[in-house]
Amino acid sequence: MKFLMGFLLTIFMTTHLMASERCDVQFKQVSVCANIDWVYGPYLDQYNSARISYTESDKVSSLKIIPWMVMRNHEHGSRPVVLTKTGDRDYLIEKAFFMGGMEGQWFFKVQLLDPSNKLIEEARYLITFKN
Ligand SMILES: [Cu+2]
Repeated sequence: MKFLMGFLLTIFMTTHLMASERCDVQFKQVSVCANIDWVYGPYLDQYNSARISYTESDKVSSLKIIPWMVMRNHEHGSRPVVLTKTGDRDYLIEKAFFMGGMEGQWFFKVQLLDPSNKLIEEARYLITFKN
């Protein structure tokens, strides 16, 4: 019985630790984490949507999302997304479009901005498609 309790406690603590350590997009200079949850997709050649939230930092006042493709010899963007603020540090990303038929990888460039919309730090989030 004691063994079982210990075992369950270990499992519980491990999963709790893993949950609190989630950091989909890491910003090292300002020690901010952003997490992304897909609402629809991600699929190629469709409009996708997701929610993004970031951890508190007194330097950061908003963020910007840019779909970005890295190919062998160049990098390029896509259509702009529609970004709606849904909470203090939460946004809804809509109309994220990733063109298919190319050799390369799609990312979200996630930019943290200060109160005057100046770039503080940028990090990339690799898009792993469902199709
Ligand atoms: Cu491309």
